[in-house]
Amino acid sequence: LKIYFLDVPSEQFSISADALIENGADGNYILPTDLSQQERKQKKWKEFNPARKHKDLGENLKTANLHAKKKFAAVESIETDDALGRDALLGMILSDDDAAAFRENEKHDFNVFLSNKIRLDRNVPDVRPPGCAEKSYPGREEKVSVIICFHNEAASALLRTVQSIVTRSSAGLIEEILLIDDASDLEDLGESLLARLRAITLVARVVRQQVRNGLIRSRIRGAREAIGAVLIFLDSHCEVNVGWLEPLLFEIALDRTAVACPVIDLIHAETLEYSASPTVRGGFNWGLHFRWDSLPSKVPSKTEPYTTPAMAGGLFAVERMRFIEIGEYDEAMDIWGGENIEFSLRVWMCGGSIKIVPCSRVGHIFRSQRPYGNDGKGDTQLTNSVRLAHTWLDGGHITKFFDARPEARLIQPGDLSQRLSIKKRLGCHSFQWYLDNVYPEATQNTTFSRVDAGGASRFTHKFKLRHLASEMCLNTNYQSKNDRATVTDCDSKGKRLTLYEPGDSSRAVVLGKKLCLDGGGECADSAGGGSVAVCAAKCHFNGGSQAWIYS
Ligand code: UD2
Ligand code: MN
Repeated sequence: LKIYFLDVPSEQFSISADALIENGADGNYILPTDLSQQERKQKKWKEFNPARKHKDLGENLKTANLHAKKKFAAVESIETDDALGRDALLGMILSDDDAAAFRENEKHDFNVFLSNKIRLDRNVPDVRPPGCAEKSYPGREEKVSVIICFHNEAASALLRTVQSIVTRSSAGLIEEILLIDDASDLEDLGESLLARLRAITLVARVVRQQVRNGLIRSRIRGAREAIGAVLIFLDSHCEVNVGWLEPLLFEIALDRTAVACPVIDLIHAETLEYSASPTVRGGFNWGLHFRWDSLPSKVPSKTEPYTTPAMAGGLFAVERMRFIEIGEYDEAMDIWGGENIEFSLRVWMCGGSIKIVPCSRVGHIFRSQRPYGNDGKGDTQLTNSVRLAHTWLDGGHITKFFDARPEARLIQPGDLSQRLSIKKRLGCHSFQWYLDNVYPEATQNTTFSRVDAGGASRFTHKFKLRHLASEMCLNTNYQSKNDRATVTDCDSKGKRLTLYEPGDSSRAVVLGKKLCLDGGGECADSAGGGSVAVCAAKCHFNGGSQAWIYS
């Protein structure tokens, strides 16, 4: 056993986290505990000057987390075969509470420690564009079934999702809230969840699935259980905002073939701060990865719904009978991924439309990676995409997908007869029609080919990327996503790049700060003159426009 002296102050974690709960405790997070229920209700969160405290809170937590992470990493790096010895060391360095809290955060990939401390019914800032509050949405009597699938979600995040719906939906519009448990095995999602749910509302119920079905079949299950006229799907870590419901229902009342999506606002994974998302629309690249595209021109009105070629997947409203009519989802799709593009193409190609409704806002915790495993099913985003490509990328367009992801050629899609019969029954348009009428920008996508891994299973390698013609090197100092990539003097200081090669998946070039080099990102079209700009984008390690060849 080696003994290491770790130069990390162990108090930092507990001090800052606890202190801020006591001191920071204000409207947007936790109201002071000495206020009566009535007083709490009367206090508006703005009176607590949340802007400043908000920031302090975030900063403190970032530091706290960082320290905990460092400590944990240091312990992890200690070489010993003796697991008990290592745990003992861990116990000495982190207090029991810290260690438990930290493990909890690691398990969920967001700050569960903070989530557990924050009131379920906290306020969120009303980030709707001006004008939304004055709008009226007459004549919708349809009742809604909200469907939330979850697999090992942090209980506080799940309950906060439910609480936000109860707090911020107009009375009488919610028929039921269906929580579809996708074979979770965390203790606080068991019996105790039911009691906590009942304390919030009587319209919620949990449907247990003993076998892991993945989010796609779980949603089908939810839709079949539902009785409301309209279905609204949400992820299990959301918070709906003021007035979120009516604008969605209104779009569907105008046109029952429309699928209405709220704007997906950002809930910071570390600070749980709620902030508005920019006005964007959804699309995809030829690897069939969803991406956000900028709006082609200035939108005429900040409050009017606008069409989107694709949706992110998680949050949308659809008339229940329409959802059934157009074939629910592809039941053969597993775990996660691909269903969002499949649904988007099917809705558009088969006579409907998808709209983003700026007056309807729902926050979502964006995590840097998915915290759960996939039961050894491999890259389900890829296998699901193969099914959708064979079904919907007709007229030879499937070759674009194969060019982007050569490994997809080798994957058998399985039985597609049912999906193809839906396409026939509904008399759907061709993919060419979709490209011409809905997503002309898709053809401007670029993807990068990749070489096979050739034996090496996983390695990281520090290097510089030199551009042959200019003799300059790729700059690695990017601050945020969508920064356009540039070249700089090869001698200049700066981090080296990392090549990341996870198993047989493709290689990503990591720029640091969780940013990867992306040839299909938001800045792709900004180069002009037929060439493609490369930008920094959030790493997804799924190949596609983030796959590169190292030679
Ligand atoms: C996005 C979508 C997500 C889904 C996915 C593609 C948003 C905000 N989110 O990814 O809804 O369309 O793209 O498939 O647009 N879950 C299960 N069983 C599983 C795996 C997940 O029930 O086997 C649940 C999970 O607990 C969560 C939901 O499905 O509530 C979506 O999963 P996610 O949050 O990991 O997906 P996300 O947001 O990365
Ligand atoms: Mn999610």
